[in-house]
Amino acid sequence: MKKLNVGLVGAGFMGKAHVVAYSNMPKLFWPAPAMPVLKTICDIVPEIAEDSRERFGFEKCCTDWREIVNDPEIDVVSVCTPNNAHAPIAIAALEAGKHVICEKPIASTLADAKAMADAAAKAAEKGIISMNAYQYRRVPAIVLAKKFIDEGSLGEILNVRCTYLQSWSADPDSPLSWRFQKDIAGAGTLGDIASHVIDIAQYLAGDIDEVVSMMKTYITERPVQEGGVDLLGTVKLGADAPRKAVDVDDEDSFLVKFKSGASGSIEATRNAWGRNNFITVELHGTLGSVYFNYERLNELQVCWAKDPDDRRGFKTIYTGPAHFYGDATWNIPGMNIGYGELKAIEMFDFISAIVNGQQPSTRFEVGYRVERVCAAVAKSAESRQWEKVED
Ligand code: 4PW
Repeated sequence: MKKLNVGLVGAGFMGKAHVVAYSNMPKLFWPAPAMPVLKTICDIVPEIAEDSRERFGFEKCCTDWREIVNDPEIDVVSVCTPNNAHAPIAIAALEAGKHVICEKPIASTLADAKAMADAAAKAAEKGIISMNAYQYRRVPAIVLAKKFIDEGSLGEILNVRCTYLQSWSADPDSPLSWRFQKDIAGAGTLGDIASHVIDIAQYLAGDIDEVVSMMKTYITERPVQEGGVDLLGTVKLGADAPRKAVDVDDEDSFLVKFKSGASGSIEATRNAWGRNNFITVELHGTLGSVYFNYERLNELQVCWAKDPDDRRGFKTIYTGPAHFYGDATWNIPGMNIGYGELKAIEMFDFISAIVNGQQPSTRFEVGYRVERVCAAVAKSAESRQWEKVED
């Protein structure tokens, strides 16, 4: 079986998710499209680099990503760093002929996002694959919703209503990680999580054409965190810790018009107590509706207009072997998959794309379009008017 040597940059939370995906993909999908070999892991903190090498089973570690990009043995690069490092690493890797899977949002600036999409388009001519890690569109229930749309079962799509609500930054003592700093992250909630539901909305209903938005920052300063490790709110710092200003958004609400003529709304915040990874997608068509909530990710609710009046209502489909990726996961609906399996599914699609020489549905161009929607949302929050998404 073909082997692909992996170099991974950024050994934090997302680095761990990629390692779990590389390791579990062939265990779930067998025969695998190719066998990932964990070659080199890079983190700028030497102790973290060495610790992750041992923990995750990489052959080598380093503290400078250029070692990975310049290593002729490396075939595939995972970019799991904070957002402002995506562009230099991904572009250099593509130019060196490596296939790249990069975490989302694609970049911390629109200019970087464009440069990455351009580099990916150029590399694609030589068969090099790029992929943005918008994994939630690969949840089997979301793919099932897409199937119902594509086959026309839901009729004309009228409205798409999405939320992405979390609570991990609702506590003012939750530290100022890089995710709250504009120069590193580019944006707050907008790039971090609204981008996921923008991606799902466009996957299901086509390109968003115009937006009108409101953006808010609730917690304007946070305790300074020692070191750059992203703690995602799991550690709180005391009231006496020195604080610094937050210069990104905590909440975004916006109305959207799709090119298809459909309309919709998107809301995202990391300050919603009681909501954890609350990604909801509700879509109304002329022949029916679907509803999805990631906190119950193995379920899709469907309502068919054609059902008789006295029994029309949402019914729950439990995804499993009859659905997308179901033959690779578990044998009975209700046994359920979670975040780990989802990242393995994403990795299967990435490695398959490499082996088949076909760009995946979340190639860099698609990540760049999500970024252009984000830019229109930010512009509209300033102008207080409808803004067009750049084509
Ligand atoms: O991409 C998102 C992150 O930045 C994730 O899917 C969840 O929210 C986990 O971390 C943040």
